[in-house]
Amino acid sequence: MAPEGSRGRFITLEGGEGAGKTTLSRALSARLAEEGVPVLRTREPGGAPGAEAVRGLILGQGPWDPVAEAMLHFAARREHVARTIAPALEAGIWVVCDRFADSTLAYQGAGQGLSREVWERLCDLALGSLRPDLTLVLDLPPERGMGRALQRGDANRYELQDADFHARVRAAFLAIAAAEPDRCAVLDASRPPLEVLDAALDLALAA
Ligand code: T5A
Repeated sequence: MAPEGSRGRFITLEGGEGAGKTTLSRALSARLAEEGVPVLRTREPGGAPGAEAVRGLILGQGPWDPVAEAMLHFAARREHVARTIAPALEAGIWVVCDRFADSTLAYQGAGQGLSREVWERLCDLALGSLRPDLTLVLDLPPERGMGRALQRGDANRYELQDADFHARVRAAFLAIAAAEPDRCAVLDASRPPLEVLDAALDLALAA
């Protein structure tokens, strides 16, 4: 359990389409709550009323210019942080967030050609010093993830990108994890959901 009066832990889940982030965020939040941890589950793009409205713009329209698209993601993210994430963390509530800024680096950066320099500037502007305490990267061959995602039958415009795009996104997430091993852990998302959950819970509860 989180010590009384301490800041909450900020945990982000990242990975490609259909890797199991939503499934894990639900199960991990429930298991943390069973452990007595106060927890808020949220997602991006979205997680606050204004950010959900921007989600509609991002997913419902486009294609956007890559910098404009990144700015939309960061506008939604800024609103999400200001209205939802930061107040929760300050109140000692842990936050489990389905995608965060690494998704912009992977999708708009590796996928669409946004430079890392612009991404870093947007991070500084929108997030200040806020960064996740722990990022779990769910890794899965894109064709398997797409197979899972497309079973739902409601593909968004990112899911409709070609195989090379999804390969670049996967490689970008693995590179992010390799560059920041203190923050990130890679989970093999091809394992059964309960095994992925157990590994995630161990990491979340580790000091
Ligand atoms: N995006 C987002 C950007 O381009 N830039 C950004 O900065 C941000 C924040 C969001 C889109 O926006 C893009 C990326 C995304 O394309 P979304 O609809 O929220 O769109 O899409 P995703 O976040 O990709 O969510 P998905 O639902 O597609 O994938 P999940 O959440 O990873 O997968 P999940 O949990 O829904 O599982 C999919 C299916 O697989 C099964 C589930 O039961 C489900 O049927 N499953 C498993 N099956 C076998 N083994 C497991 N371990 C399984 N885990 C789940």
